[in-house]
Amino acid sequence: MNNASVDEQMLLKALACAEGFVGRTAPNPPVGAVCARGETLLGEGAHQGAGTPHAEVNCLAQCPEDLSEATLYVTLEPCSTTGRTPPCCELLLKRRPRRVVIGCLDPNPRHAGRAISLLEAAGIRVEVAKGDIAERCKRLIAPFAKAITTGLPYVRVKLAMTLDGYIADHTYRSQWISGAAARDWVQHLRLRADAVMVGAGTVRHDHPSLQPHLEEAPKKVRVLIDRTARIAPEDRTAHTLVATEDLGYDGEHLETPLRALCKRGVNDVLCEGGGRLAAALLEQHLVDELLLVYAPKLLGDAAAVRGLPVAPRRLPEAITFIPFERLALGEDTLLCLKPATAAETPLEQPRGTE
Ligand code: AOF
Ligand code: ZN
Repeated sequence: MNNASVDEQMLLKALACAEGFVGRTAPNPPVGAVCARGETLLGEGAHQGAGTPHAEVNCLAQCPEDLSEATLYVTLEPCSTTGRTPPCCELLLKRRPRRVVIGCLDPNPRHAGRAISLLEAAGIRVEVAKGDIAERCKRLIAPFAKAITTGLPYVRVKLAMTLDGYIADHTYRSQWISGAAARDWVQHLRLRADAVMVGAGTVRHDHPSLQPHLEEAPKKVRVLIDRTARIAPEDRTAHTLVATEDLGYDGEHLETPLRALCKRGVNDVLCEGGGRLAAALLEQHLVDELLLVYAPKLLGDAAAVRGLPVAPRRLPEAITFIPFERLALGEDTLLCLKPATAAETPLEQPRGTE
């Protein structure tokens, strides 16, 4: 293997290390690291949760003392100041690998770009990945990057709907629009999120746990967006936040509860409906990804519950999306979209990095 493909293989391994901890590290990002001498793996590690050692620390703890011929691969630029844990750059200056390969720069303004000059000044070669692998490292930390630079969490809206765009029939029954494969995929989505959010109507009709069904999965923050509908006591389980009571929601501006969630350390929100909440999030430009599961069914009933009841508009004013993935989930079809305006989210009121 040539050096470039060794580097790519090792960064892929580092990404795989981090993958296992997506949804467990907030408010920190998931990060993975491996150390290798040529093609020989010396150690690997991941960041497993805020306040615990960083990926580099866990990885280097497995490695032999002499790293003079070794390369450390890390999906995110090593940190350079003391936070909840000491700076990884200090450890690298002590352990002195010959080379450090970084998947992507740290969007955290406290660290961004600093590791490169610190390490290079000490004679350690630093390279930053490019191309597809760099994109994958950036995608891994997209929720962290949005949270740390804007003070807003990354929001995914997931809806299962019929081909004619209904998420429940006129009796509000939504079980089951999608099939078993799509429902399994939702479990995987919940696992990756820090908080799962729904509107009060969905709570009243479905009483969803909003928790991943896997037993060892960490509990997710359960966010209920209420307005006029009251949340019954049995729906106020532990881990539940009620938007009007706990997150300063005024019943209209959804940015407020989202900012409040971000301040509480939530980087990644999964919204599971209902339709009106999904539409409001879209109209208020708060959605990063819209994930639609289309079930091969028709209801043809104007009294059924519409998936995305946005305000009527003409074609030139249509809300538009950029599809980035299409996938078969059993008999259903998953369509993943980014709102065409997502890139224009204003960069303001960054969350404190204290
Ligand atoms: C992580 N894990 O593996 C790396 C991080 O408060 P601390 O000390 O845990 O520092 C958190 C910051 O460190 C985080 O915001 C990110 O910018 C940087 N790198 N963080 O949690 C890691 N390498
Ligand atoms: Zn660190």
